[in-house]
Amino acid sequence: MQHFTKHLLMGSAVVGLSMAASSAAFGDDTLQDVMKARGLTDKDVLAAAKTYVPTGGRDEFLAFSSGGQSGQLIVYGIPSMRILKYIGVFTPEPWQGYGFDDESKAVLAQGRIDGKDIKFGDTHHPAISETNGEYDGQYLFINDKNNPRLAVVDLKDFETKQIVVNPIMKSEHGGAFVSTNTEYVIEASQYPAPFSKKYVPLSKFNQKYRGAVTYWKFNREIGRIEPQNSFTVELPPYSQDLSDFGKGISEGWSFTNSFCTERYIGGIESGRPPFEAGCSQKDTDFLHIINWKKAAELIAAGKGKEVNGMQVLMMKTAIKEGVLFMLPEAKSPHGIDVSPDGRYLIVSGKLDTHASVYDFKKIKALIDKKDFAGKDPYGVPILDLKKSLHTQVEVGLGPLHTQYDSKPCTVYTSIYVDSMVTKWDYCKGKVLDTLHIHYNVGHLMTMEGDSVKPKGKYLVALNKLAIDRFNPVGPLHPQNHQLIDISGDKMELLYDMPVPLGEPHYAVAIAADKLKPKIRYSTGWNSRTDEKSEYRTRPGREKIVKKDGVTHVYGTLIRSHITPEIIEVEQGDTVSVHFTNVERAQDETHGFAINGTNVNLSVEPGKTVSATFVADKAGVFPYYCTEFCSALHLEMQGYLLVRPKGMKASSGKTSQGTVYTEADYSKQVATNVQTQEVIDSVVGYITARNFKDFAPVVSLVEDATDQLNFAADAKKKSEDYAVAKDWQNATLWAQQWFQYQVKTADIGLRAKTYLEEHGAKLVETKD
Ligand code: RUQ
Ligand code: CUA
Repeated sequence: MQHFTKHLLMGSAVVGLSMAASSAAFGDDTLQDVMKARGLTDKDVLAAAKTYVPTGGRDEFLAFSSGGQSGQLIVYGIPSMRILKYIGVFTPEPWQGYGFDDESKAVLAQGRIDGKDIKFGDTHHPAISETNGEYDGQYLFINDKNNPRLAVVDLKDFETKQIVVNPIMKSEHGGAFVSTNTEYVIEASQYPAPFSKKYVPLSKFNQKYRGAVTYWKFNREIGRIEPQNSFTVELPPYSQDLSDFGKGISEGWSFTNSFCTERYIGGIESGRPPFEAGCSQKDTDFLHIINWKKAAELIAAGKGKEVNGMQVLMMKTAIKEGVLFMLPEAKSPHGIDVSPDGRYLIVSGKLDTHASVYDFKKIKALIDKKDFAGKDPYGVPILDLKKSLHTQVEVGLGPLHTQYDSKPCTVYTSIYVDSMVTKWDYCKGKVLDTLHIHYNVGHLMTMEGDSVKPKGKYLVALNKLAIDRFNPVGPLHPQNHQLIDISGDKMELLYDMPVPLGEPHYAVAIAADKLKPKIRYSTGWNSRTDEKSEYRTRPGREKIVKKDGVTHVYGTLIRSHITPEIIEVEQGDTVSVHFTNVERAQDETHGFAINGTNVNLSVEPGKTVSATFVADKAGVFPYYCTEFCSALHLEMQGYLLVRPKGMKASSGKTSQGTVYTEADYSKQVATNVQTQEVIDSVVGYITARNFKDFAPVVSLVEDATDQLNFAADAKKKSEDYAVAKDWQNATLWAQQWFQYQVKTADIGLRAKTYLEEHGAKLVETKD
């Protein structure tokens, strides 16, 4: 072991030295030399300093970006823009075993549409759960535009827990946005369609096609959406777009944009003008204003109608009960963003140069007085545009989305056609600054910008085109997220970040210290249902049992072995493997993959996951751990043997390898005794200090204790074999005992280093 420890210590010293040597020339450079050599300006260096996070450092905010057509989420830090994670949501993500283990397959199966597996998701708008209008860091929701679905991600482990399918929509866009205490998550349809699954000709568009907005009820206690307590409000066949919930003075209301209120139905192939012309004939479209609190009460009072299992408040009732109103808005509007205090609604028309600021106080007064300017073709009352406006500001050509700053009255609007961001004051109605963006900016994101307390500091522009910003990688370019410093009066561009995973429509950012993800699961955990797995297994209890025609393998994973190491079944058997990672250390994930079977598991510490498959081919299928988890990771292996049908299991002896003698045994024991001395000294170092004050060290110590217990177990076995003079098995078990010691020492040294680096103090001993 001395030799092992020395090796370990030398290893790091050698690495350090060689790095220093190879970079000596560069290391002698001054900042000026580097700036000159790389052609950097003072401004570049300042931007670099503002975004650089030194090794081991942390970002101040975490952004959750839609992964666009990948159906996933991208998590990155701000200001460093370092990607930290992809989260599989609507599509499989092999590294995380998402869509490969039975538990996560069950989540993806919730997203089937009419029994069909949907293999992508057009993810658009993530939303973080809120408490009293502030981001609370507990849950995240994201929608799928193409297949109207909504997913729930738990931020305790950054895993997708649930997918719900909207039973009456055929597409959607205006989701996910949450109410101030996350009672509901909103989802608005995009392209009108019949609620039924039946064929309805386009000639019946006005009568039979409909828009809708669904309020999905979220149960925070269980962290799941409750479809049975959710409801929908029926809307005219306009193309509803983005939505937002009211707050403060507009609490209880929600707002949904629309375009193509012309109800144009296309037909370019038969000589009719295309959608783009037909859908932009009128100068205004409609903002839908919905009293969702009242709608929820009406549903509770039985005023809804069940359509495909969903409670729907039909338009007629909504109009009669004063739930639904329309407000004209500039041509082809896109974003609707409610101010942090809930008083102002900012809407921009894509085909206009103005952003309109509506005053909810005025809107509410008009509604209360029933002061309407008219009715739409379905009888929905229309409010007067002028009487509802606070101000209109010329912000640039093609304004899309608006985000709020921590500074009062300050907002940023993305200007798509002009490729810029306009900073303006929505109280006074004047432009403050503009900044050019590369290129065609879509959404914007300020820190906690959708909450009642935006944090300011940074703005990210989510650009639709990257054109010439990065090294070319073929005709499909990455997207570009540009980080902008908004702390001063002038916006300053800091960083370009290529995003190579679908078009990320929107992103949300939260103060990193609000997130409290766990570092491991409690042992035997089914992370998708959030409960102890019925298949959890403890070390020493591994077994293979056949039940109801299925061969169940109850196994464990720990550095560096998979138990069992041999699984033998008969061709045609259904096999269900269940593995529990019994590690307690941080970041000791094991993988489990079997050749040719599509079995690919990611088993994080504490997790239990399963994979069920039919062993349809006879043969030999090696399996192994796919994560480089320890020095003997490559030995973390085993065999699945599938006997041809009807063949008897062979009982022949396997090859023995080296033949050991008593001398071999004694030599191994001598090494182990020395190793134990080293371990004892490390343990002495740790326990003499206030290690309990350091949570990471406490978990390392727990883990080391586990390993030592395994070592004791192996030691006992080797000694028993030695008594029986079975030197073969005695030596092999002495070697296994040593393996556990090595792991203990490895963990112990990690703990010791941590204590040294964090200034642990000696504690007084009582005696
Ligand atoms: S969208 S670029 Cu949110 Cu789908 Cu506006
Ligand atoms: Cu476990 Cu490699």
